[in-house]
Amino acid sequence: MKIAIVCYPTFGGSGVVATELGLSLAEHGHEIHFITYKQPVRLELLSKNIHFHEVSVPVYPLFHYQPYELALSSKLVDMVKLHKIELLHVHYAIPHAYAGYMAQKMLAEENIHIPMVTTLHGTDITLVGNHPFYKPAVTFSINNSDVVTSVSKSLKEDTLHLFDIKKEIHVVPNFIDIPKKINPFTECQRDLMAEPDERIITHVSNLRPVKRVKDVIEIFDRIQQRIPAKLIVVGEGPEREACENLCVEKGIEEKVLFVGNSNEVDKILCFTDLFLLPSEKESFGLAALEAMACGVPVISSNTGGLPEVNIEGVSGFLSEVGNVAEMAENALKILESDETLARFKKQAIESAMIYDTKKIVPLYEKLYKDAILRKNGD
Ligand code: GMT
Repeated sequence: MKIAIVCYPTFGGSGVVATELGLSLAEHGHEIHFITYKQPVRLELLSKNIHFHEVSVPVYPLFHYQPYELALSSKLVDMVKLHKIELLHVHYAIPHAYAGYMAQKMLAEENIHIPMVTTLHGTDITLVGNHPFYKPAVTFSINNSDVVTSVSKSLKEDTLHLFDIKKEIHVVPNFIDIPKKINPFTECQRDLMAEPDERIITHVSNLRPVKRVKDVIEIFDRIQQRIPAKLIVVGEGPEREACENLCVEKGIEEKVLFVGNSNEVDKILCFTDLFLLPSEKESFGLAALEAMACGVPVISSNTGGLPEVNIEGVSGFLSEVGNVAEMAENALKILESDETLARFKKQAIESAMIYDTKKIVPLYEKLYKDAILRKNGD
């Protein structure tokens, strides 16, 4: 199949999933066209089946806001015609589903009919999309997609609860290439980060308020009072400065390393003992799944789709949002002995297995084939 993938090219989870999906589909022999404003961060190598088309938005000073959706839908129309693309898969409803719908309408004028699959990722529903200013447009674009998928059961329920949805929503969970994650490095270089007796704890996110990064610091502070430990915070975002200040206030700045955005998350996870994700909302928690696939147990909140990923008492523990005391106690339970830690590490990998790429990507392929058949039969 010839498939166009529209996504955010940045470090966010939806862009990562879209990129990994495209790469996997290309390996299966499909021709993949990424269409977005920048080359996606995880799309390092362009291969035979992978193409990238940049959407440029000319800056016109009269416009207070430059019309990205317009440029995107025009680019979609041009690329579909040029490359004979058979299906659009848009990730994140805003504004991609809306732009995709407009592209479909323009193409239909020329008698080109291609289906659009929309994948809902989380904040496009629970935070941004739900805002009254966007809600009518988001509802409309979901209801007018040919196929709608959500990355967890919980997100499907939230979508049905928050919007007036007439379409079936298929749950296609996020996925991870487990064989690529298990022990890819011969040398973890743990000694660069910590002393041999210190446990290494990691948090990866875009450091937005929804991730509750201050809770990460609070949990770590309680842990380090009981056992030797270091915290690595990966990512950039608005909460970084306040969290760095909090570390200084608590006198733990020497034990916390803010490393910014990184393309080497797997290397960091290789020597990590525990992953913290105390988010306010999390439709799935791809970062937790990535950690688990690398053999890192997870302490998380129990919000959204996290209970579908992090299994209580198996891959880690879950607590109510904000219950940092319980999260710290649970973390210490896992970290208290090498034996317990080794057991949780093994169980984390086993729990991640159900989301292996090989099991999930064929679900998308089946939805694509059916959508194309249906569209041709319309
Ligand atoms: O929350 C983020 O870090 C970014 C955001 C995005 O859209 O890029 O992530 C959402 O989509 C991910 C991939 O499907 C999910 O794993 C995250 O749980 C989800 N984030 C939230 O729901 C807050």
